[in-house]
Amino acid sequence: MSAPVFAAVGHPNKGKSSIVATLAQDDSVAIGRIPGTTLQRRSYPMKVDGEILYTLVDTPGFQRARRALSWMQQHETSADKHPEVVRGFLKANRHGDQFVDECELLAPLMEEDAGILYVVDGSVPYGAEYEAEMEILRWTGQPRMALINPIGPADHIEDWRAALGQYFSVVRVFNALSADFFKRIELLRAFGQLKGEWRLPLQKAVDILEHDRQQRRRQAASAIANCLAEMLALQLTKKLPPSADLELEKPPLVKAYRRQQEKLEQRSRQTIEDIYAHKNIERDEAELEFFADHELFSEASWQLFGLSRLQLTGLGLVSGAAVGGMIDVALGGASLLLGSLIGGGVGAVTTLLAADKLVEVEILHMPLGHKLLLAGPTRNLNFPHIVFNRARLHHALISRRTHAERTRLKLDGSLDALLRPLQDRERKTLEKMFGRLRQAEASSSDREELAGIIAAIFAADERGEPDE
Ligand SMILES: Nc1nc2c(ncn2[C@@H]2O[C@H](COP(=O)(O)OP(=O)(O)OP(=O)(O)O)[C@@H](O)[C@H]2O)c(=O)[nH]1
Ligand SMILES: [Mg+2]
Repeated sequence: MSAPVFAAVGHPNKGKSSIVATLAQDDSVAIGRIPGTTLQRRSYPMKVDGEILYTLVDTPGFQRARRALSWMQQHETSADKHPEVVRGFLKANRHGDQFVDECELLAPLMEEDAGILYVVDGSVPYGAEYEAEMEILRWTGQPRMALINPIGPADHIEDWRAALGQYFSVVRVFNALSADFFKRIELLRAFGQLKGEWRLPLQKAVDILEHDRQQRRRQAASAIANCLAEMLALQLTKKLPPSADLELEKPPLVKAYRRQQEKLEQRSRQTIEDIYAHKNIERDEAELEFFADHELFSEASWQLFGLSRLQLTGLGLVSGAAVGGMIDVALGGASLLLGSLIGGGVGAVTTLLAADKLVEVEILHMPLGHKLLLAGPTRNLNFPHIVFNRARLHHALISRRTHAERTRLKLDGSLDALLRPLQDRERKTLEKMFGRLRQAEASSSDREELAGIIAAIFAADERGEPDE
């Protein structure tokens, strides 16, 4: 059985392409402010694991609906022959220049047996000029649904409902830009009501999409768990000759360490965006500024993510006071030292930047007067919570973002507005895992366990409730 096909049709500039992008989960669909962005029909199959679940066809808007309808009325024989008249219209005008857009948009309905999604803007008043379009669509005889897409703030939805109800068997309000996963699924179920033979394939599509969503969430959680493990374990070293000036050598190493942490975080974000098929996300200057102002290492950063000092103290998460004074340790072989460092056994620590407390540089004295500078791994207890909450915010924004959204991604740090507060139980479970990851080179089962915890938090985030 071939997968159902739906064509988004309507007036220019009403969000047809936006609906196609959202339902096909494809951000390559052209969307624009200027009417006439879409000039040719184009099909976008919704595929999961290579299987097409359904196809959306994007089409140009009606330009000469009244004239096209009057052509059809002139060629009318009897009402049961209306679809044939529409076919006749296509045949007669396909190569002409009078009804280019009408032919382009009607062709998929008649040739691909596509269901109709008639898209209107519920924020502008209904007007009689839409009647010719709706009448033509009725003449096609194809199953049809009207989607009221509220583009602006004004609300004319009830007037639209009354008018559309006369031409369409199903009328729904569907906001192309903000529709969440559950709304999209609900709409697919409604498509299934349009035609008996679509019910089963669309039920199957819903099942597959639900499973697919879960898979993506797991993949995302796993990428974040791996990133956290790497960031917690990160250590940079630099071997120095006896003559080296330590005070000059330390800052660049700290800088490199911070840069590397940021790189790991950025890489993980890119992975999350790929997982959710957002290929074209633009990050604007404001976003970069945000990271300059509130970067990973700033004091303000963890407060931004809802981790109040009180909560942290309650959970025993506030790191100890900065270790003062420089204590150099003279020890034998570097490899032994590295081993004991990884085990957390070296107590000689110099805190370089009192304000950041995140990276500590240790100096190991090596044979022949050489020295080894080591930056990280971080022992700051807040650090993984900051990284996790930043990842959680980014994941929430990306996983909720429709593929019709073209604005730049804004990570403004207001986690509270977007997400429920984490339960103490969830924080404690996380902290336990972070503790394990801090202990030693994380085993893959530790990472997997953390990924499972993160996936459960994300699932609860999506439902908007704690994970019980
Ligand atoms: N705020 C908001 N804007 C929307 C929504 N849907 C579409 N838009 C905007 O409306 C404009 C037109 O959207 P398109 O999806 O390109 O409309 P179209 O019907 O395909 O337009 P043509 O191809 O020109 O006929 C774009 O600037 C969209 O970003 C919506 O639900 N909310
Ligand atoms: Mg378009």
